[in-house]
Amino acid sequence: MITLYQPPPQFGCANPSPFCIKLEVLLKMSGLPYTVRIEGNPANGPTGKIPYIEDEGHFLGDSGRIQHYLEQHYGIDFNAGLGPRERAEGVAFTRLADEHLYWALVYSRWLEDEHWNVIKPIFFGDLPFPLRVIVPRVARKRLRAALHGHGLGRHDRDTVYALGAEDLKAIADFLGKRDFAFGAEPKAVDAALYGQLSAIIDAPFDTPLQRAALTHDNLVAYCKRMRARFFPDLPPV
Ligand SMILES: N[C@@H](CCC(=O)N[C@@H](CS)C(=O)NCC(=O)O)C(=O)O
Repeated sequence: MITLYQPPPQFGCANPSPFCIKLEVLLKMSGLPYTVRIEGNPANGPTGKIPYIEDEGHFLGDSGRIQHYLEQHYGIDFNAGLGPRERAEGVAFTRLADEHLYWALVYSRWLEDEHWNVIKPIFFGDLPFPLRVIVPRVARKRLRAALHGHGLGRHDRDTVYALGAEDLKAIADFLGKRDFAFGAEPKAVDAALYGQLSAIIDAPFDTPLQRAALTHDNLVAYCKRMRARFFPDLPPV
């Protein structure tokens, strides 16, 4: 059986990590049996990030690589019924969510003092002194450097959120009036979109990113729809 390593639910979301939400949705979509092992330290994973899985004695990291593994190893087609153009759109929007919008989310949670002061004790409060003081400082410094390396972090605050808002509008326009990205049934891209959108919309962080997301009624309804379908045990938001 597949073991999924990830932190426990947080912020009213299925997970504090949008990539853990994404992967758990994919696992639920696959219908494969899996069990969750609580893992709060990304460094323990094979790529130094969460989520990761263990299957048949092998450890594998990265939600996208794990999706690929499930497709190859178990013959799951997360995009059944879609043509090449739609599959390509799915990849493009997955990348938009995972590789761009995510970084605006990181900025809002980790670099804004108001929200950093909320997440710091949650993520690091259980560490013994002096790690409780040192580790969050190092982690924040590393994420600031990662944002700079990505490029988004080189912009001023207003531009970061304007770029995030552009992503959100693109997703809202892409989704339109459909229940899921490609119609009545969720596909792979829905897992990625929901991971990031839930982290932005459902978590109690009043940020310009969240405010931009809340202007799109279809995104709010989409998050509720995905939550009811994949995480029915979580209380509705
Ligand atoms: N491409 C990876 C991204 C995973 C990721 O960035 N996870 C974050 C948590 S949301 C993490 O573990 N960060 C720890 C670090 O960068 O050191 C995936 O799709 O799984």
